[in-house]
Amino acid sequence: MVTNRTFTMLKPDAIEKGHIGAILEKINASGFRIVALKLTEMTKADAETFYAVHNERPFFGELVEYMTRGPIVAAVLEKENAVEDFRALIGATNPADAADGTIRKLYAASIGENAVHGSDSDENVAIESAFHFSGRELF
Ligand code: DAT
Ligand code: MG
Repeated sequence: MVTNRTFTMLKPDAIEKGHIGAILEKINASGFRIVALKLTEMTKADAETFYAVHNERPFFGELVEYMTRGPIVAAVLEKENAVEDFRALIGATNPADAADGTIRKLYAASIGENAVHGSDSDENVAIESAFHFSGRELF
């Protein structure tokens, strides 16, 4: 089902570096409405479940370590064509390949610590949003 929503996390490196405000400002300025927002954290089990699709990859252990080393900001965003437009706004997985002006180009250190998550399909928006938010937390 297409909902015109996407799910994002500002990852631990972005929070550590004090980039929450700048990234949310850029998200708003790019036409996304914030419909859910929280500072939270992922347990190891949460991160293993959230990234289960990658559990055979060599970087899986590092990914789980990274995503659980500190708080994250979870948010649901609304805009026409939200999934695709947000993936464009964050840029390529590897910041070295990300276009100028994208969030990863501006704020990410490396492919492993790339500042921000964006859902890759409407199906995953539903799964990932429900992972972090109850119905009454969506506005
Ligand atoms: P994206 O976050 O752009 O959707 P992905 O779903 O392929 O990318 O991977 C999920 C996360 O896993 C990614 O944000 C960072 C990490 N990752 C992916 N490929 C990696 C690699 N080659 N080395 C280290 N970490 C990697
Ligand atoms: Mg992905």
